[in-house]
Amino acid sequence: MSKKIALVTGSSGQDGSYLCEFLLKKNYKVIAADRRSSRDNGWRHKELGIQNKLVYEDFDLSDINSIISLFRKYKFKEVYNLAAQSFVGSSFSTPIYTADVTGLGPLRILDTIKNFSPTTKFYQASSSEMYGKVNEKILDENSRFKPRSPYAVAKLFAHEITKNYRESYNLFCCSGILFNHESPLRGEEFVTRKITKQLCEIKNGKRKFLELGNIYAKRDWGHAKDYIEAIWMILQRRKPDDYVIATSKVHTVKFFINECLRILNIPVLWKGKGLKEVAIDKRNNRVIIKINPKYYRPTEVDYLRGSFKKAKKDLNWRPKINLTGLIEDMIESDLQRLV
Ligand code: F7E
Repeated sequence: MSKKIALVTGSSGQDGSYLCEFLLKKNYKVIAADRRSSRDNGWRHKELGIQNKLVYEDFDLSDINSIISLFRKYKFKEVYNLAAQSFVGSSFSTPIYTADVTGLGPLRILDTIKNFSPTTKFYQASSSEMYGKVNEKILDENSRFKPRSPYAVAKLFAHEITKNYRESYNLFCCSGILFNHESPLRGEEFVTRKITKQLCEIKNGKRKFLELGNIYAKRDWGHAKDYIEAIWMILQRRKPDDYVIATSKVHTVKFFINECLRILNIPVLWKGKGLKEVAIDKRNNRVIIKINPKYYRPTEVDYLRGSFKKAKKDLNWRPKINLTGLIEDMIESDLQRLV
């Protein structure tokens, strides 16, 4: 029997890399599609040892011709759209680019599926950022969306158009509304990896201090490896649907930092408030964490906590790795990379 062919867009990112690894293990032929410029940054595939097992193709979400030519070349069973301008902070300085790539990009794929390959299953990487200014304690598939960044507005368009194509044209299109998910392969621009990497450097004497923005934001952090399994499961259902993937546990950025400091054995004293808040290393009285307003966002999402009830019921999915396990995994890799 011939292998199922899957397209993974944004294959060089954290989720794309783990998903490629997962699909290879399931014996798929995996087409890894990225912009040429992202391809140069193939360190994640190298770390996972999958770089020789994938079929690489150039592709750009803003260019419909590059999408159509991929569909002419391959008969995709499943398409996972993980490509995006995915950094919330940058979306404030590149709102039009973000809208084009993160919002309209998925529509270009959906329209190509509708016109050329209507039996292809489609997964859209929706985001908990779409909830934005939250009033509810816990968020699920029926909660209201009040996006707070150009990124979140673009993701919401993509989310709704995926649903619209499912309902209008009877296509197998689904979204996973993934809450924050981290790992050793997380990019350094995101807060968790910035913290684990820079605290490891401080521990090894390679850095003096770490600068952060709003350390009182609360997030529901899971391990990306757990979430990749859910992404695949969503496309294996008989009926297409949307699912929240989360841990239902919520913590502040400051809690995340303190857990890292505990694991790294760095004793600190927190002092001051607001922009003056600092963490002082008790062993030498040096300030090792400071607040820099440059990392504040024009509009912030203060709190995000998701309910994975529907995913548990329909997919039998639940998170396996807790926050401490996640942080230990990230710190172990960051320390190793410093050797
Ligand atoms: O920020 C605060 C920041 O950039 C988390 C993306 O994968 O998850 C991610 O979006 C929180 C925010 O992730 C710094 O203000 C404080 O409140 O790690 P982040 P995010 O914005 O939640 C969702 C689900 C996605 O879909 C996105 O693509 O941490 N924070 N100080 C900081 N954040 C950063 N990046 N850097 C700081 O220095």
